[in-house]
Amino acid sequence: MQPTPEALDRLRAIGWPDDDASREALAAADGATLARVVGQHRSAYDVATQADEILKVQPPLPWTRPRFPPEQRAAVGDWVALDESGKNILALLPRRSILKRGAAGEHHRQQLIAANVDHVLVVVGLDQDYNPRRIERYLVLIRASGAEPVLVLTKADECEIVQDCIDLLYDVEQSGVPIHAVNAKDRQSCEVLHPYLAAGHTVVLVGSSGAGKSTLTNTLLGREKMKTNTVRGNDSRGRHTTTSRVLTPLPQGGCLIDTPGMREVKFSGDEDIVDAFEDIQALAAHCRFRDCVHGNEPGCAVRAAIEDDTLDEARYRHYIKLRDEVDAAAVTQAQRRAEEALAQKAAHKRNKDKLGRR
Ligand SMILES: Nc1nc2c(ncn2[C@@H]2O[C@H](COP(=O)(O)OP(=O)(O)O)[C@@H](O)[C@H]2O)c(=O)[nH]1
Ligand SMILES: [Mg+2]
Ligand SMILES: [Zn+2]
Repeated sequence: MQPTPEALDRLRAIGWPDDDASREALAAADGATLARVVGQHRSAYDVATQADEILKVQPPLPWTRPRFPPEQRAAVGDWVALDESGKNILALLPRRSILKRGAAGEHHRQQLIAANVDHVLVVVGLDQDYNPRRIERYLVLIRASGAEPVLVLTKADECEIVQDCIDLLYDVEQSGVPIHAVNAKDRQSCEVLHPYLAAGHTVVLVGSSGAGKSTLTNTLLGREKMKTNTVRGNDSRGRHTTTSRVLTPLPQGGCLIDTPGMREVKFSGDEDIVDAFEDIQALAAHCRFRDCVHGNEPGCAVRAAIEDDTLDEARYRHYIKLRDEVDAAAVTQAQRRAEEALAQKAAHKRNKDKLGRR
């Protein structure tokens, strides 16, 4: 059954991209009510079926099992099919992108940050928050998401060395990441971000607490929806005012997901580090050994580039550090997935046995 044009308009207002893949997903949902996850609670979800209608719904039972793979649960930005009562999620629709990270604290978990986003806006304050190495970490996470990274430097109105800060991000700019310096409190200044916010597009804001994500959300929205915080004078760090991820349709036509500050940018294990270090990847193609890890191997083109000063040694060391972190996360990730697969199998078997006894 094809949705009516009115139904499509309602979906578009909450970010339905209306491309081939989405149309296929819509056809497969076969008349079920489509909704978008706009918020998440301990055991329930807030979903929107149109811009001004938010329902509280329950997840399918298997999602509530502790060993259920987190990446198969819905995240903010996901599209879900609802049952006839409109109170329960039936299924998760295929995603076109998913941003995730290694969960803080626990070692083996992944945390989904946002789904079906086109651009991830890394929001960094031009104050003590500014840190090129941390920006690189964000980019590694984002390269694995299927969405495009954009760097938004806030507090440009209070910074006297804006251009120097941008110049220091030469490698980032070279890798094709757009960089915008803005005053997040000023509407006009934030207009440079409108191209990412057209109808059918969704962006998510990530960054430290106090960077200006909620300020940016409010400015783009044109009203105070998100609470913002005053920064403590000495360390420019805000308290966590934004406590959960929230999707908001914008007057520009697109949707924006505000998130709480990230204290730690931890890898999930699914990243591919070379994507964020194209210069090193290009050099590695000339190493003598195809599996060269650029340590002490003879004929290593990466080490040779450091020797003749065409590659910055600090950048190389950072690359090795991040690579080792991703590798370690990938190992624990593989273990966790194996355990989850076993747990799923056991759950299936228990269900089958129960049915068999009836
Ligand atoms: N001057 C100035 N202040 C900003 C800017 N962006 C954010 N702020 C201030 O920084 C503080 C933290 O902002 P907030 O949006 O709560 O940060 P969040 O934790 O990333 O959501 C607030 O006091 C904002 O007013 C900016 O571009 N310029
Ligand atoms: Mg906030
Ligand atoms: Zn090498």
